[in-house]
Amino acid sequence: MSTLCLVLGDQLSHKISSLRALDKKTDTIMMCEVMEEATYAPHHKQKITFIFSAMRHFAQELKDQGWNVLYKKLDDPDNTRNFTNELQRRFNQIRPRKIIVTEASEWRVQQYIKSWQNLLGIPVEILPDDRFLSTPTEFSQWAQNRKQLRMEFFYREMRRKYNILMNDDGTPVGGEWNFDKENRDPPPTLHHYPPRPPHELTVITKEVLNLVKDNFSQNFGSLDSFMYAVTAKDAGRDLDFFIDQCLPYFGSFQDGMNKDEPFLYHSRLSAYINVGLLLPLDVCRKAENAYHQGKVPLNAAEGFIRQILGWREYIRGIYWHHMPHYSELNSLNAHEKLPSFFWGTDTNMFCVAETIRHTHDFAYSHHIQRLMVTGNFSLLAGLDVREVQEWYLSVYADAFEWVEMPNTLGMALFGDGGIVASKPYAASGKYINKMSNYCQHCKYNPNLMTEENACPFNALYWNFVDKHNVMLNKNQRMSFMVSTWNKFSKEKRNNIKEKARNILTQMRNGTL
Ligand code: FAD
Ligand code: DLZ
Ligand code: SF4
Repeated sequence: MSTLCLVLGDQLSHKISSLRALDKKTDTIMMCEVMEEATYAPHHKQKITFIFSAMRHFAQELKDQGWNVLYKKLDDPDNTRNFTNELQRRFNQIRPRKIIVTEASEWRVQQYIKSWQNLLGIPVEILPDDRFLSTPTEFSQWAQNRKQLRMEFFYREMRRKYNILMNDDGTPVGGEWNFDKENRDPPPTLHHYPPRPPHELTVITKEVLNLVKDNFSQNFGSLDSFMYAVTAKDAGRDLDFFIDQCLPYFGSFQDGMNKDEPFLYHSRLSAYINVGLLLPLDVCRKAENAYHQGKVPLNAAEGFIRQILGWREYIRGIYWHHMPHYSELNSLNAHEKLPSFFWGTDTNMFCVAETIRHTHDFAYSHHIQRLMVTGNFSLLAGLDVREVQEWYLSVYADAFEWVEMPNTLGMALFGDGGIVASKPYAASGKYINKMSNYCQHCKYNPNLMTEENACPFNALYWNFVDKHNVMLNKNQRMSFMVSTWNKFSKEKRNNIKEKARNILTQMRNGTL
């Protein structure tokens, strides 16, 4: 019986469930570059290049292994522009008895997949994506009857399930589950960060770069510094480099930021893991082995493993547990228009300009830049949740809705009212000054509040505390900020609020 299998652009793993279910002798694999996926958000040029090039390399590898692969390029003249039409075309061509597909990572695409059985009148078998380390059902069972869904407790379950960094008696290695308190150092300014080894541009990548230049020239981002691996082999090299050169320092300086250093000791592996070039369990095991071999300290290995085994899985669980209504949430009623500097026009705020410059150049910025610079600014300025979310979904090579949305709407913007974050990640310029050397290069001064050159984050922070004082007062970890605000003199409070209004005006007219 012949089967047709669709492999999506983030399913580029040779051991994925759909491919495991096929027979090389009889079955056909289809992949397609389609305009609907390339335009549902205005993706960064490097994101499109990375995904298309990785798809084309993956298709070539499958062909080399003897699979029958039908691949549709975006600029093929008869391209039908979306998954459903492409599937219909291949169905008419092959007349398979069955369709097989691994479940989509995103709700939007999963709805298409669910419609195909009725449309085509043949069985459509949707297989679980067991590259993830927990299932949506497991997460929902864990979440059931819990008042708060804290990542830390979910993470401990995952450590036990996979027996990672565990002693034989069921206790965590090192006696503690989490070494985060050792991971709060600002990065050393004069440190030599290891330069990342480049990947040679293959013939396929060059072809895709030209396609992107021709079709997406108006999109955000530069193509000059394209540096992504596009095969599992090269992504594996980046993983080895990270484990050898960066992981030893990962924990300690994980929360820091440094001028001109977009990567610091971060792994830069998220895009590879998200499209399937690397498997999350393999990555965790490599980090665990490095610890057992004495190559990296425990706080580094545990901190890194927690990001993948804990945060990544937890975020996916939140997404499926709360979709589709999660996407509608906007608990702080934030509707301010996204300022143009997010798309690359000038701003005097050095921290924001630097983060957006890295984003423009590499389709990447690290977690603290995403959370505490652009995210924090969006939260304090009350930027529209949907617009901010579309920005994050567009500009990062690793951005897929299942992971982007809970991080943006939930963690950074507190739009879900506290499902993901136990308190809003709101911070003044003091925090950014402590964790980076950005302020030394800024026109604004992080120690001033209402003066002309005062750091905008400061007045916006207190304005945020004032505006949301009822909600913050109910939050144990934030109520002291409301009491501090209430202790300011009336005149001081009025001056700060006036300053915040001026900052928002400057933001709107492009002079901030
Ligand atoms: P490292 O710092 O080296 O971390 C190691 C790995 O842990 C990452 O590769 C990633 O797989 C995982 N990880 C770490 N934190 C998270 C997290 N919060 N959620 C899920 N996985 C995590 N990550 C995405 O993969 N796609 C996104 O679209 C995305 N959007 C984000 C938006 C906002 C507002 C914020 C605050 C965070 C977002 N993140 C997203 C999470 C995190 O910032 C990125 O995974 C990380 O910066 C990727 O860089 P890295 O590979 O160098 O990560
Ligand atoms: C992100 C993306 C883009 C830009 N283009 C394609 C594409 O043309 N074909 C494809 O199969 N996948 C693409 N993707 C990734 C998909 O959006 C992703 O696989 C689904 O959203 C998963 O739900
Ligand atoms: Fe950012 Fe304020 Fe520091 Fe400038 S002074 S870099 S705006 S935190």
